[in-house]
Amino acid sequence: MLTRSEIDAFVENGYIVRRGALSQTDIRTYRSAIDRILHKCRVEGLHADHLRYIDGERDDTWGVNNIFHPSIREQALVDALAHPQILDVIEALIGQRLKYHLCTLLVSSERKPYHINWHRDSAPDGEVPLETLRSRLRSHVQLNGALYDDETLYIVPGSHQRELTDAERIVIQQTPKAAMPNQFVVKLKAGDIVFYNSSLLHKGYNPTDSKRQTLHYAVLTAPSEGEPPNPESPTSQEWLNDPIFLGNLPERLKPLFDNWLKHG
Ligand SMILES: O=C(O)CCC(=O)C(=O)O
Repeated sequence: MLTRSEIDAFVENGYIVRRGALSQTDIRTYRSAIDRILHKCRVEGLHADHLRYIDGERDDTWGVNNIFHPSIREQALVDALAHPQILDVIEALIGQRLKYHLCTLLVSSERKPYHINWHRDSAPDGEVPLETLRSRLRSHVQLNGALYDDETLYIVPGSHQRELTDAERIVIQQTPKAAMPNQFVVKLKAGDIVFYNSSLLHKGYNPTDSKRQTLHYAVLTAPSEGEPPNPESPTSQEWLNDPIFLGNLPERLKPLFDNWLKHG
């Protein structure tokens, strides 16, 4: 499914782009599903606690979290995680023992400009010990799957496997939206998918307010077979434990959610 050089590039640079991964039919199906979700969120006022808000004020949104919540769930977007152009790539990058992590949408805001700070997902200030970064080279995959042309994701290639430079630290601390040395804009056409390491320094910026509907999913490696289930897990996202949801999962996704339910 992936060439050795694609896997090496994911480890070395922290990302790979797969061009034309989604067909025109996929794009149409996912766009319609997202239109229905956005109508529920923006017009009917559903799911308000799960939206990503500009400046924290609940008047404009740039993303929808927890899209498998029953109030907005669209089976096509559940099935999308099992799309061979997504799941086969994830397996090639990090192996077959997988755990669901998140399924989210990134969308263009309606009124306010979208520009978020440089960060690593696990550390908004970017400060993560080298040993931790190195342990995460093949521990997870995050993806942005574009349904419209999307030039919103800015990254610093290679930054996932090293600590911040002094220049990067100054940007994050003093001007966290400003240009970063060696920044790179990930330019996606509709149907392209970028698979990346979420420890990369990255930010989102949509200077032209261009229309955006992008799948933003992430999967982790699961703990090993012998690892005992977490007795506490999981209390959040209780809807993922719903037999109807679990019964309708594509077969290939069942172990990912089973591992989420076992280990949180
Ligand atoms: O807009 C984007 O593509 C980046 C989103 C992002 O950085 C995040 O969800 O943490």
